[in-house]
Amino acid sequence: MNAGHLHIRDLRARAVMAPMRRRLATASGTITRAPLVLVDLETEEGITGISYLFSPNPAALIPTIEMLDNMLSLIEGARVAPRAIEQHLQQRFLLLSGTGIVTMAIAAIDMACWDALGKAAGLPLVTLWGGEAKPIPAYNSTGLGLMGAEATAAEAIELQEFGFSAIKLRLGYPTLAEDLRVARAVREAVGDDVLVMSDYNQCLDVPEAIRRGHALDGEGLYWIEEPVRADDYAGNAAVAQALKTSVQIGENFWSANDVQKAIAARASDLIMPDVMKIGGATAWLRAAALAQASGVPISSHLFPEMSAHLLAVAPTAHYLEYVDWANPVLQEPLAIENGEAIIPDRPGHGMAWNEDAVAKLLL
Ligand code: SMN
Ligand code: MG
Repeated sequence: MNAGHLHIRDLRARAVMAPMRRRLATASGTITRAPLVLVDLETEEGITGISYLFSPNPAALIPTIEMLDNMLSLIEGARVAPRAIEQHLQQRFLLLSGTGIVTMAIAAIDMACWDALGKAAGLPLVTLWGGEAKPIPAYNSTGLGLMGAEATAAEAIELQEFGFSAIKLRLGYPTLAEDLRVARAVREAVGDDVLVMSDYNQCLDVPEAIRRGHALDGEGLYWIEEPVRADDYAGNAAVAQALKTSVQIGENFWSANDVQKAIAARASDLIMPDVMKIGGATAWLRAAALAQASGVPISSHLFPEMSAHLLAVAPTAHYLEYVDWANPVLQEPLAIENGEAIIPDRPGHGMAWNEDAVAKLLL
């Protein structure tokens, strides 16, 4: 099949609530089931590219599906050329401005287009993009929500499943004393050889982030994520400047332009764009180029199946965030061996829906 000759025929979007193995309480909300939108982009030529979106709050699911249904009219019949389609869609939404559901829908179309191109070429995306399908270092982010020292320490041991030697702890308890107690309990449980990332989910103000960060600086955390409001680049920069521990932000970048502004403001030591929120694989790769140009390590946020391919071609690739939240709807979930994501030797991103499971989980 000539990958250059695919044309968009139809788009189907469905919502599911996928069960999670471990509930996750963050400082900004708790998730017990994963609200997902599953997208199938059909081409005239018979190849279907797929993608999924994740909304921590299920209220966005149906509006996102409606947005996708409405966007189809803007791309029906177009050649499956993700860079051109992304530019076209971004341009059509310039007057409204692209964030939120608009950008999520653009991302779904972009990721499904790339999947279709990979399938038509018979190549995994990493190969299509000129990279090597190497194992991708990952951390286990499937748990360690806010649940107190004892339960967190016990779960930290569980999270060493699949050979993981890096895990992410949610912080942002009502007091610094509790943050410290939990961080120490986790370190005690896993020993010195496991990297422990931490995530405040934007819950602190700048002075409090500096106060807590100073206290945590001696605790061996690998990074402190989103200590303050994500879009406050000056505030994040003040925190990053004050702390020894690296500051990580990026899951709330809504474009490569946000990456540019955050890097220019020295908002963080590390970045971790989310392939959905940033607008798709096309935009994530643009962010990876900006990260390389400024020597900033880049990690992924959620969406491990697509992110493994992206990190494999990112020159300053750092860590893949592993979650298993789409596993219930996938035929073959992403494999982790020795704590590394194994890019599947299948065309496209390598995901296929388990339709029997999907039927049972439809919203
Ligand atoms: C997070 C983001 C979205 C949903 C759950 C958890 C968290 C992370 O910020 O980085 O994993
Ligand atoms: Mg986070």
